[in-house]
Amino acid sequence: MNDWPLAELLPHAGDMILIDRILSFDEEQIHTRLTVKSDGLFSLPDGSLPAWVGIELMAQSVAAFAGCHARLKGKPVELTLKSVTTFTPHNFIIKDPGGSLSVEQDVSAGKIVVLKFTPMQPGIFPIYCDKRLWPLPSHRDKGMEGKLEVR
Ligand SMILES: [Cu+2]
Repeated sequence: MNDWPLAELLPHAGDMILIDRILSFDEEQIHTRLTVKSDGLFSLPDGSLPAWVGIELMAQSVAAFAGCHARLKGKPVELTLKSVTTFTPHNFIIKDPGGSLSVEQDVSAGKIVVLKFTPMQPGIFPIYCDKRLWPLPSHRDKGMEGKLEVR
């Protein structure tokens, strides 16, 4: 469950927001909740909800699913990089071949650097250090590599 206001996730406002809450969501599904009330906008005199409103509930859930994923994109990331070497310089590189993310930060020996960036696309991006002491292999070639997963 999250506390994101539905009005920020849906292209609806006020009473036209029919779902009450997002219980959960992930890459493939969303689980929403509605408590049927007798005084609801589309409630029948007996307090029930007509079946056709179910289509709108599904549509609003789909819109909320898109809204949740849109909200996750563009969230800033802050990393603190700490070099524990006394001589060897390193760097921190993230490059998306598609161009959505490009980060390159030098981290001098013994220094701490706070790095901020905002991934805009989901994906798995390689993280590495490309420093080298010629003619030795690069740090990446020696295993200084990882992955950043943006969901
Ligand atoms: Cu390095």
